[in-house]
Formats: sequence, structure tokens, C-alpha cells
Amino acid sequence: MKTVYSPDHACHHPRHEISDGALKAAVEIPSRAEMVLAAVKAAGLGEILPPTPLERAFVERIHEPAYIDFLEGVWDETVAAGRTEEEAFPFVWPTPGLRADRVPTHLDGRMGFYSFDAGTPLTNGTFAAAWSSASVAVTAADLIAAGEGSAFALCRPPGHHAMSARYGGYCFFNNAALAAERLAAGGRRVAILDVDYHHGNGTQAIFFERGDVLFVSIHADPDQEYPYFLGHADEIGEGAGEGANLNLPLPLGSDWATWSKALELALASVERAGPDALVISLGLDPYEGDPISQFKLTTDDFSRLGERLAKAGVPTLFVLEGGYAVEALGANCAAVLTAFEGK
Ligand code: OKP
Ligand code: ZN
Repeated sequence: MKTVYSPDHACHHPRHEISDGALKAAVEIPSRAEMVLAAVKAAGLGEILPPTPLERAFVERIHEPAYIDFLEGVWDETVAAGRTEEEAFPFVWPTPGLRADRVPTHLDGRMGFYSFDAGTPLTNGTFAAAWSSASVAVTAADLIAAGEGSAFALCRPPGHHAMSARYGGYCFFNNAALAAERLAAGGRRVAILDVDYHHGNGTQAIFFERGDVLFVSIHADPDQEYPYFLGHADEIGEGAGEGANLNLPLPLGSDWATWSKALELALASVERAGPDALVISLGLDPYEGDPISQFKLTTDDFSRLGERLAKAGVPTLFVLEGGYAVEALGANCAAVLTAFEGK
């Protein structure tokens, strides 16, 4: 399996995030991607390729032009405002009862307009890193389009929380959605299976009214876990997308016995859709040792996951999402990918 990787992810290097209502040490940090890269190299997974340049017009199929402009310019605005912190955070949002039909001119208004949480630090190099991450995903999708049976997009920052015009959950561009769009644009039917511990609210929202891309997600119950406001079982899609969205929320503390039952339901739904390509939003945070998550998957369980996904028999693109147990991240990622390859 080929891996697509860019060192430009390291341009996004937050020291802090706002988590549980307080300023904490950031967990979505460059060493995550470096650990995964080292592990895929050590496992001899396959060639490691750089991304090809990403066309803005293609990104605009998923993200609003004004949102792309905002992300591209927000750090200059931050500097121009005289701010000297290493990160910038929003703190006010157009919730129901406030107006969302005008984009404010002030930096804090614009940050709130284009985000949905305070937990996602913007830094000097965020746009460069997020753009490179999106480029990695689309390049890897092109490998599948060219006939590869599998590929690994070593994306950082992650993407599955990003909506068409809102960042949040450490995500800026929706890498998996861009990859799925690239494959769907070639006339393929696409399924996305999101195994990250957190619900992929951005991916769901992007495809909610589309019937050509199935979205299936296994995640912690949003009543008890981030992102809290999406990811329930009654969200089944709308219009042409009705029936093309499946959420499988699980209780905190779920282990492989529980998780793998959800996986079977997820794959039964994928099988019914009969896709030409499968995109896995590969979050490694269902791991028992993850510092911000509360599922109990082991490294061996990640091998079981890889083995099971291979049995689906569909060309499969793995897109890296979350996973914050940095020391174990490489082993867990390699476990999925090498087991998929039957190694
Ligand atoms: C991104 B991804 C809860 C803090 C939540 C945000 C989590 C974003 C996860 N105690 N902070 O899906 O891995
Ligand atoms: Zn996650």
C-alpha cells in the first residue's frame, strides 16, 4: 500500500488548545504524524509519495470560497490586530437567536462565524498545513482512481469535523470528504466509514443530502461526548440522501466486543450500497490508552479491524483522522494497515 505524506503538516504546531473549558496543552501536534510515518516505514508498508498540488477549484466543490479565503487570511488578520499569542481562538458564535446572515468584519466576529468550537487553535502555519493535508488526501484518492487496491493518506491536521464553511475539532478542510468527492467525481459510488472515536459531523453534514456517497460512523454517544450536537442514530440523511447516513453511537467504555458488533452493522450497510470505493476515516482514538477518549480497543483489535476491512473486498482509501496516544499511534496505525494487506 502506498502512503501519501507531506512534512508541511508541521507548519501547524499549536502549543495550546481550549479543552473542557480551560487552556491546556495541545494534543493535535506534529509528533503524531511523525510517529505514524516512522511506523509505516518500519513496517515496510510501501512507497511514500509527496502530494501533488491541489487545485482550489476542486476544494470549492466541498468548501465555500469565502471560508477558504478566511482560513488563508486569518493569521495575517490576527497579526494586524496586534495579537502576539501563538494561537488564536474564537469565543462568540451566531447560535439560534443571533444573526447568521451577515459576516462581521471584525476578526473575532469572523472567527466565530467560520468556526463551531473554541477548542481548535489557529496558528501561523495552520493554512499551509491544512492545505497540505487536503492535498495528501486528494492525491491518495487519485491513486485509488488510477487502480490501486488501497492507499494511505497520512493526513494532519485531521478533517472529519470540518464543515463546508466551519472549522472545529482540530479540523480545517475535510480531507475524507475531499477524497470521497474526488472518487465520486469519477462516477464511482463511494462509501465513507468513519471509525474515529468522535462523530464525523463535518463529513455527515457535507453529504447529508447526497445519495451518491454513503456515510457510516461508529463513535461515542454524542449525548456524552464531543461534538455533542450531532451523531445520533435518528440522523438518516435528507432528500436524495435519505437512507445514506448511518450513525452507530456507542456508550463510553465500549470494548471490541461491543465495537465489533457495530462494525458488522456498518459493513452490512456498506455492502448493501455496493460501493466502487471505500474511504476509511481512520481515527486511532478508540484505543484504550487514548488520553481524550473512552473506548477500549487494543493494538490487536486494530489488526482485527484491518483484517475485517480487507474482507469487504472494495478498493479502500485510509485517511488519518484523530488518535492522541502519541507513543502508540504508530503501532496502532501500522496494525490496521498491515493487517489489511494480509501481513
Ligand atoms: C478530534 B478528532 C473533550 C475535549 C474535546 C475536542 C476533540 C476533537 C477530536 N474532553 N476536544 O475527532 O479526533
Ligand atoms: Zn477523534
